[in-house]
This record gives sequence, structure tokens and C-alpha cells, in this order.
Amino acid sequence: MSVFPKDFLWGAATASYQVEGAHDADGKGLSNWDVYSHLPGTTYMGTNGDVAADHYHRFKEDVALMAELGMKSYRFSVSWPRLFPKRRGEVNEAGVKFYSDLIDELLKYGIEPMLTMYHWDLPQALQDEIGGWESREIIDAFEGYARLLYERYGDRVKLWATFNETIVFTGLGYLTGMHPPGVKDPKRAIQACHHVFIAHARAVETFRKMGVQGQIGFVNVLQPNDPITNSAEDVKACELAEACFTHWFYDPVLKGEYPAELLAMAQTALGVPVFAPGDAELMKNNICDFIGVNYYKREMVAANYDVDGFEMNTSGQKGSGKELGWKGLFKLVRNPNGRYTDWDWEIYPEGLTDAIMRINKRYGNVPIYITENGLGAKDPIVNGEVLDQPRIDYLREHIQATGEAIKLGADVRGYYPWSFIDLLSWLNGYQKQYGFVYIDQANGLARKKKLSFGWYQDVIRSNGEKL
Ligand code: BGP
Repeated sequence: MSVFPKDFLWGAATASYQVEGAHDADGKGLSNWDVYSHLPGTTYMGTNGDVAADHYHRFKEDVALMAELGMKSYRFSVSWPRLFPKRRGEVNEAGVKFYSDLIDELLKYGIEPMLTMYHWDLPQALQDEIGGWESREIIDAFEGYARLLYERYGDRVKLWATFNETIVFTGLGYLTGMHPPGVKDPKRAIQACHHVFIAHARAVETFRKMGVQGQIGFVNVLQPNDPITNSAEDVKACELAEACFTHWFYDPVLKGEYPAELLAMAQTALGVPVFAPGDAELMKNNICDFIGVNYYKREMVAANYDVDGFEMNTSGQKGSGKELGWKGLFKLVRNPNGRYTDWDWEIYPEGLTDAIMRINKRYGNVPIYITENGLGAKDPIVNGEVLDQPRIDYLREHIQATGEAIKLGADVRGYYPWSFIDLLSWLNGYQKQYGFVYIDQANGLARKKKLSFGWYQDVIRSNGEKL
């Protein structure tokens, strides 16, 4: 008997900027990524999402492949500037139609859409004219955008997520300066992040007021942190890392408040986040229906007396990643006994069971969807076939780890590998592949099923028994 419930949502995920292409088609406005990726030195060898997998023009072919794969659900995101090209004003009906047609196409095959409202592509106009996430004005703008989504798609979409990985787009966008808008300032990062939580709470409130029939959640990175030794310093550093990486991002949406100790630390040291009247109540009254978790790796943590920096491996040259962290607080270090990908991400499936159970313990038995999980690799092509056996091995182990968490009582309702198809990796270009479907760049972006495609088909058919 399968440990997975019979209505378990076997899916796969993508995100608008990474898959759609058509960056200026049919009235779409520019996004922050359209602009940022064209600035010299920002992405791996200047790669960008101008064309990507051209899913915008080929979505019917892609959805037919999803159906062939047997997917029960598809997680995608909407490009905000496709719907609202300018700061205010007219809705771009061609953009609305694209997602409407996509949703209809999915439903035609019985594939449940899971819609993410914000997977990092902000209308550039909102960045230029109000200052993006640093301005409270963005809260109204986001609510207006959410309202349009509910009005146009609320009759067909039942699973909604407001934000994808706030830690990444605010952390890399405002703290390490590696994502747009390229700011490096902890104070500004924390305040921008606060506006995201408030925009989220407002969108949840509107969802409920409008009586949209469905569930609404938030998607976070799920990264268990473990101390590299049992020394008191390392354990303490690890607790702080777990509070910063996990509790700071889960508590506001699942408890409706920040973790008190860390909030006090931030407000004392930096004077942020600044609350406006009503913020605390809004957060408290708009807890999520579910949490989406994106799991790739665990991080080992050590006390940090030397490292101050965030140099990541974005080339796929194994071992080129450096230790990263904040001096005096903590650093992320390599596990000498760990298995690693070419991008120096630790492969640690037990961490998925572990992290789900940590969520379960801290927030109760909240419904969980694994909204991303996958292996980034340069897939070998042998006699024209894409033989991505390492991906199969990675996914198998992580599906087993998900099953373990279900056995332990966690309410896990779906599993969406990243990604359905090969697409753009933000800072790592097209060479970091994740998909079940390969894109032949040299052959007009022709789609080709990888070895993992047939394997996942069997997994879905057997409801996770045949791994
Ligand atoms: C998550 C993002 C995805 C995707 C994935 C893989 O952080 O939500 O959009 O990119 O990670 O990351 P990367 O492309 O850096 O390997």
C-alpha cells in the first residue's frame, strides 16, 4: 500500500520569467529581471529570459507533455508586468488571456493549476516610480494585482500561493546585491521583507473577503540547518541561522507574528522592521491555509570569526563555492562527509523528512505541499538521449523522504519537482538543468523527453510505489 494519499498531487513546477520568454510580446511591460539581466556582469555569461523555453508560444505543446507525464497538478507563476505593464492603469487583456488559456488547457487534461502570484518578476515601472518593495505603496499595488487574479481566474484555480521564496528575492535583492535591485543593506532588506509580509496578509484578506473558493498559501525555502560540531559556539550559531532562515519567514505567515527574540534584535540593532498602524493585526488575522516548501539542500553551520561574504558557485565547477556568512553571527560550511552537486549543494534527503517534522512541531499539522525539489545538473547526452540518471536518484530519495514524513504524521498533500522542463536558472544560466523535458537550443527549442520522464510517469501511475 502506498504511503501517499490517493488524491496526492504529483506535479511539477516552473516560474514565469524562467520559462515563458516572450518578454515584450502582446503588450507585456518590462520586469525588473528583463532590465537587470541585461546589465553587464549580473548573470552567468549574460544569460537572460528573453526567449527562455518560449513556453508563452508553446504552452499547448507543453501541457500535452504534462498530460503524457501524468501530472495531477502544475505549479506556475504569473508575470505581474504581463498583466499590468505600467505602474497603474489599464490591464493588458492579452496577458490575462494567456494565463486564462493556460488554465483552460490544464483543466482540459484534468491537471490542477497551482498559481504563484509573485515569483520575482516585478513590473520595472513599480521599481522606478515607487521604489519597489521598499515602498509601502507596493502593498496596494500588489493587492490590486491579486484582486485581478481572483476575478479572472478564481472560478478555475483552487490552489494559490502569494509569494515564492521571500528570503531569496529580498535577501539577494537587498542584502547581498545579487538580484535586482542590487542593494546591499540589511536595514533596507528587512523593511522590504516586512512589506512583503503585509502585502501577503492583504492578499489573503482580500481572497477571503471575495469568497474565492480555494486555498491560499505562501512558499518558502525549506532548509534545515545543523551545527558542524556539538560545540556550544556552533550550536548557538546554528540556532541563530535557523531563526533567521526559517522562523523569520514561516512565523509571520503561519503564526501571524515575527519570532519575538529576533524581532527585538533587529529592531534594537537596526531599527527595523517599522510597523505601520494595523500591520500587526493584519498579520495575525490572515494566517495561511497551507505552506509550500522548496527543498534542495541542508546547510551546516559554524560559529563565524572570519567570513564576511556571499560568493556562491554559479558556474557548476564543483568546489568553487566559498564559505559564506556574516562575521560574528554564523557561517555556512561544507560537510566533510556530505554528498554534493556540481553547484556545491549538499544532497541530503533525510533533511527533507527532518525539516518537514520541524515545521510540524513548530506550527502544528499545517497542510504542506513540496512546491519545489530537484537536482540542477549538466545532463549527459548519449546517442541523442538525455540520460539524467542522477536526477532520478535524487528525486527517488526525496520522494522516499517525503513518504517518511507522511508516515510520521505530516499532512503532505503534493510534490512538485523543479522543474517540469529545462529553463533559465537565475544566476546560473541554461547549463544548470532541472527538467524532465530537455530543450534543444540548436534545434529551434524542440522538446525532448529525458530518461527521468518515463521514470516519473511510473512514479505517478503507481502513486509513489514504483520508485
Ligand atoms: C528556487 C527558485 C526557483 C529555481 C530553483 C533552483 O530558489 O524558486 O526559481 O530557480 O530555486 O535554483 P537555481 O536555479 O539557482 O539552481
